[in-house]
Amino acid sequence: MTLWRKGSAAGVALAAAIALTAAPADAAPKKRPALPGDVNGDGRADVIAGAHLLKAGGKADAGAVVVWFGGAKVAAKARIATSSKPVAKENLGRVLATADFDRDGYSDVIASARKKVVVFRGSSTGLKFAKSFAWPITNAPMKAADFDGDGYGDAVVRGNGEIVVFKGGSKGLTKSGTLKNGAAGFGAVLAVGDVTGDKRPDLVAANFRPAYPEPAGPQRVTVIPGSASGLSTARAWSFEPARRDVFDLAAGDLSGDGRADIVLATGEQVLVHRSLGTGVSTPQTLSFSNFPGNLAVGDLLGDGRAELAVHVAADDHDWVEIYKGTAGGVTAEPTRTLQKENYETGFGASLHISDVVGDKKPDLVAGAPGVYAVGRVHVLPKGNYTGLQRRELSTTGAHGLGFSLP
Ligand SMILES: [Ca+2]
Ligand SMILES: [Ca+2]
Ligand SMILES: [Ca+2]
Ligand SMILES: [Ca+2]
Repeated sequence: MTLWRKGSAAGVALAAAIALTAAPADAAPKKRPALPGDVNGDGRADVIAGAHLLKAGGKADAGAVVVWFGGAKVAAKARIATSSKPVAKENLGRVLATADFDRDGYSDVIASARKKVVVFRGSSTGLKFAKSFAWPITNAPMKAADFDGDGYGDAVVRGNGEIVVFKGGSKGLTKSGTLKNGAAGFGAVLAVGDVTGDKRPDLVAANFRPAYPEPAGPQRVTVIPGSASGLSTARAWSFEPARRDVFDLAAGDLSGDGRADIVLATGEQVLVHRSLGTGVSTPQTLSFSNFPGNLAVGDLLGDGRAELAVHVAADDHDWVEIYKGTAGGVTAEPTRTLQKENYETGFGASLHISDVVGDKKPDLVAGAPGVYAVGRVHVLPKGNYTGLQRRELSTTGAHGLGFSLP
């Protein structure tokens, strides 16, 4: 038994020999999964935008998903992916999520449509239609991340009174389970971040999203931790926020302690709850005289603490406020306000933070759908106007570009 004594050279050699024989003979090296949003697999996130009002295959408002490849100069060419058989008024692309579902080195996209969910595969030339699933709801909220840590991106999509979990694999996404908490609107607003701090992404889900004429409803925010066996409500925990009119959620590590903090956008306030691992702090409250519409979180300043970007909408003017992450949450006042846009552009109606430029520093991507159907997407390097790039579709007419980003 001395063979196994700690520090025994013979023991170490035997253990090494066992490890060698235990390795599966046919273990082919797996491809490294693509960075989320890197459709063409070149190491830079691409600009992925929904265009749910685009005419496709002669069908009005069929919708599409548009990709501009990222780089120091974002590609001029818009690569447009439609359903295999476009359907009029299907509005494909109103909601999007991206991850490398089949782990082939190209990030894939899942997109909502009317009573349908459509999956596209990434490739060196753009997105290709892969498959679609009939769906009980339209414009289904969805998110993607590798929740079980097997290297294949997974996805969650709100269904009818439940959240449906799709597991990634060599053949792409397959339905693997459902999450319920008794609320009909469970999953009405979704976010992803490592709230628990174990280096795995967790799912954050609200019970209700306000829609005219209901200003508020039964609210609860639930954190469903990612784990090697996937997402399960068995390990979930939740809290009741101070406000019931939660329009958007975001999760990211604002405080720099390794746990993603949870941010809620409501009618007049943004609530910042620091993650405590299995619960959250009392919220820091940011008040607005206009409507804080939607959120994004990412480390734009590169100091290890994520920043919070808040889209604010007034009657005919929109802007984006950036709040710097601090040990206690975020700064009380915005550290930067992006408001050079003209009136009625809808600037910030969708927000996304990823490294599009390719310098390993996250950039802010902002949709500007406009009110005259001149939709654009703006890429603001590290959240600055310096180096701003704008992309739009060359087609005329209402195309809905700028309302949705992953
Ligand atoms: Ca790319
Ligand atoms: Ca892929
Ligand atoms: Ca996975
Ligand atoms: Ca934190």
